Amino acid sequence: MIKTVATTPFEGQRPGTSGLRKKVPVFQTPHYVENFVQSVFDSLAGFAGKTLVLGGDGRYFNRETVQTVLKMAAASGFGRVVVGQGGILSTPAASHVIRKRGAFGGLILSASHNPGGPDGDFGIKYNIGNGGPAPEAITEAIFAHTRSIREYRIAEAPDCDLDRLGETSLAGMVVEVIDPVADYQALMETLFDFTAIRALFAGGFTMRFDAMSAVTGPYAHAILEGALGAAPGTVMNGTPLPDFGGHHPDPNLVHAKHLYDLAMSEAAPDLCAASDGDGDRNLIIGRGQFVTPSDSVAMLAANAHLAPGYAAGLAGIARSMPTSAAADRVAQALGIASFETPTGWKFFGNLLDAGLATICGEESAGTGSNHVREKDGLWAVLLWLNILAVRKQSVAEIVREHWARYGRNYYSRHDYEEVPADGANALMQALRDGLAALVGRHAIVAADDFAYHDPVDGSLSEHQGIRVLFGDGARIVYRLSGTGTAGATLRVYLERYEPDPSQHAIDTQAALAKLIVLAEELAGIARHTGRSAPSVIT
Ligand code: VG1
Ligand code: CO
Repeated sequence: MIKTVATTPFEGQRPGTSGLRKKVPVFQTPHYVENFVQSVFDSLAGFAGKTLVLGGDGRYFNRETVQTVLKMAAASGFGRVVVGQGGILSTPAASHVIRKRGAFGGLILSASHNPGGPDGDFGIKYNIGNGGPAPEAITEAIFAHTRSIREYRIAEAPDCDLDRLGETSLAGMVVEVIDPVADYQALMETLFDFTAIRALFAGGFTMRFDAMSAVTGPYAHAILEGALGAAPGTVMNGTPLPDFGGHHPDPNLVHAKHLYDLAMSEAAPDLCAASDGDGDRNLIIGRGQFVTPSDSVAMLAANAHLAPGYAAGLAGIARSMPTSAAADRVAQALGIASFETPTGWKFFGNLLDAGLATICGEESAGTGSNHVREKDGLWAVLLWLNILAVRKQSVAEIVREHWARYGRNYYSRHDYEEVPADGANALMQALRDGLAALVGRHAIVAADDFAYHDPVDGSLSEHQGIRVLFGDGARIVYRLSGTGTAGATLRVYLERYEPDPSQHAIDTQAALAKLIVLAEELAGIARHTGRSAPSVIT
């Protein structure tokens, strides 16, 4: 029944910022998935008879991989696998199911906001029992196993029916197919005032939520149009498609430009929102008012007490290093701790588990709280709705009042996608080598290669991005992406603090113009990458 298959290692199976991501044809290489999954299991101990949660964002190759993982989990001795119907679970929903069921861990199949389809991207991520992404010690152990793997074990059994709810048996292991939405929806109902949000919609509040043909469609239909009574048609692109309709399921101003255009038009609804491939990112645009993700974290934290789940207040606020300091100002005003972590949700897990932080956020459109251990797109949308229902103001009014009180952190990220890796690495190395010489020039007060000492477990994570800090609170940050699947992607993060309310209506790129010029001058971006302009500006 259990087959042991001889194999040889593949190069490059090191998990990045958020799991292993490669092109679909790479994952389709015989033994590629099996090698990685076996390496995950081999780096864990004590899961015999325990529960594994399994699901993905529905992209191309999701179903096939679910079947492979089920057979390998059975062969490795898991007692039960809880899998979302159709192989579907959004990333935050998977995190919740792991926690709710007290599972040993979970495997999430997704490449998030990367395109899908036969030539698109695929990914596998392991989450631990707290529901969050495996910390670096585990991902490095997994990588070490991928380099020495000689065999894997798999049950010889027919495929499971992923569409029928309920329990079946696979080589002695229980396979339990669950409704992917129900548990998640129930959790949201404990956090937010659904009665108040229902009244908001009943009073004529209008909204568009773009699920981008990705995983949040079923969740948004059930919660927004179902439980909350938003008008039919509120949810756009609400059916998950294996290739996301050929689109890039990234809720930013480039790939969701239609939503931005709608929000800025005469026909704008009160709120436009979107989520990404696996449902952990969010985009918020009020009528005539885009909210940068960094600002959104700060504004949600400042107003979270208006939602029942956070009425007792926040323990602390954590943000990734490149995320703007807007959230720090809120933490200061609330008299609570703020934390600055490396990029990627895995670094928030310890802070959340230890009760040090309640709300976490990243500039890349990820916000979440201690309700799960992942960022959560719909959660952010629901918290905004709850705040709007209580404050009875527009998004634009809330944003302007926030800036008037705390000042505005002008913020933008410039991405140079798929540039030659050699050039990108040389750029970073040259910056690193020249750090000390930067201080004193151009009013630079400090420059470093960001390293994080986890305050909970004491672990050290180095080389997490080059920070150039100016005396007035402005910053330039340079980092290489850890989620791409072709070449290298250079991210340049730009930030400037403006306390004066009379200066809060400047166009963002204009407000950052001097820093943009300096970012090129300090790093020689064009020289190293061959690009004279970023490919994506958010
Ligand atoms: C990007 C974002 C990071 C985010 C990560 C995973 O990583 O910058 O903030 O946590 O994607 O998000 P990188 O290494 O490419 O900069 V998702 O929604 O792709 O799981
Ligand atoms: Co995502």
